[in-house]
Amino acid sequence: MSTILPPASTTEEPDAGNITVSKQFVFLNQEKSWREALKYCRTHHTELASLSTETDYSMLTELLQKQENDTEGERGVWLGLKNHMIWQYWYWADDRVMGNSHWAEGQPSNPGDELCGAVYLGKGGNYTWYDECCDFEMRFVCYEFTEVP
Ligand SMILES: [Ca+2]
Repeated sequence: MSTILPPASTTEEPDAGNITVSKQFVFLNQEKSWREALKYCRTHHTELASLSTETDYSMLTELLQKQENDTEGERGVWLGLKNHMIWQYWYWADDRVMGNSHWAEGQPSNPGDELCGAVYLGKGGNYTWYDECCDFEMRFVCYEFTEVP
């Protein structure tokens, strides 16, 4: 016995299929090279921190402010910020081209050798970006998506 179903509506999405997710940054208090940090984030979370919006930047600032013993300008934190080796533009690890930027004054300073981006607490309490050598070992921030109940 067969039942003929009415055609599925193309204008209404079934509620059951909708999931609300929220992006969340996770601070990793261990030092790794940029590539190792990227690998870690992709294995255990979603991606090395990518800040495609100003909301992302605010969220990251809030997270970094909570970290203790972070002396001004002394310890960098890797972001998922990468310089394209051939075309030399900066992009995010999740493949988004950089929009608004928060480079520190005089940065990026060395497009030939410093191809990865990190954030430091700068003067005035703002977190600003620096290009750095990708082999440096630094703490890092990943992001992941969590389901909102
Ligand atoms: Ca630099």
